[in-house]
Amino acid sequence: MNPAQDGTLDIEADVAAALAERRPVVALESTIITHGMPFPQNAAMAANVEAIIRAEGAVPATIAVLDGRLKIGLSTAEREQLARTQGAMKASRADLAFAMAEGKTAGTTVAATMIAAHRAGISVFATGGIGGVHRGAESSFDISADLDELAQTPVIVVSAGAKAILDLGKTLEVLETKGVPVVGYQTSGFPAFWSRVSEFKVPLRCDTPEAVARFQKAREALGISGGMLIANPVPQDSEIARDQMETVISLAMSDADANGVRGKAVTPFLLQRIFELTEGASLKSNIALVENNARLAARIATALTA
Ligand code: PSU
Ligand code: MN
Repeated sequence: MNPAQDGTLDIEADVAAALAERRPVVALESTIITHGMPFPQNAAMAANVEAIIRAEGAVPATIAVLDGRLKIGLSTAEREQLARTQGAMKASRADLAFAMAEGKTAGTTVAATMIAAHRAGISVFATGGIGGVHRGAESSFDISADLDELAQTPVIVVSAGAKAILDLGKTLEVLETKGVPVVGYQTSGFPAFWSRVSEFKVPLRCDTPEAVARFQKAREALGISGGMLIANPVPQDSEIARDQMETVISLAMSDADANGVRGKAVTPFLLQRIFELTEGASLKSNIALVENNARLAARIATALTA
């Protein structure tokens, strides 16, 4: 049965029509709305990325769980309400179905958004930065479920790399082990979220949306499952220098430690603390990179339908 009709998904009319007509659709996550940014900037960002995708001729599908319903595409009212919601769950692979079973409202992480997008038939997804291997993971074992999802779910994820609060080297190693292609977009360096480059190189590089589409089609032709990570550097005028961010990240991490922050609370805590420590500069940069990723994702989705 078409998942649009099997009762597990609520696919918005615009999105359903685009999918039926094989027009380009771009999925968007919502943990960035519920846990990644404060109100009202989260609401403005969520509206802007949708507008950018439409301006590129594609249809945006923001994915979230509202009162237990898994939504593929939100109305303006639903999106604005989600941005104001206090205490929404953060749903990943482990708890997406729990949020639905319990009638909760939840932001979906990269992993959960990939699951929902794939089920709806959407193959391109834009986010800020994926979760990955945390610094100190050798003792905390904190490794995001996003990495396993990339290994198994065939969705192209457009990001500004992995969030720089992570151990980027270990994150790249795990992606390599799991067979996830990491593709620099017009860059040979692995971006560090708020900064355009890190000390790491990307294993692969594509310079056009068409090249990404060709690569994905070649993978499909070979029957290779799983997603790929596109690493698209933050625009130059919105970047924060890596050494400047490193100081801030270290401070935020010691605060997290001192407060005993664990598990899925770690990423939201660090982002919020970094926002405070940079007096909002990290947020501006985060918004710019998400918008930049939405634009590229729309172009890749268009190239895939050509
Ligand atoms: N990128 C952002 N802000 C965010 C996130 C990513 O710019 O808030 C979210 C994503 O939803 C990602 C999640 O999947 O953080 C990772 O959380 P964790 O490390 O707990 O797996
Ligand atoms: Mn984690």
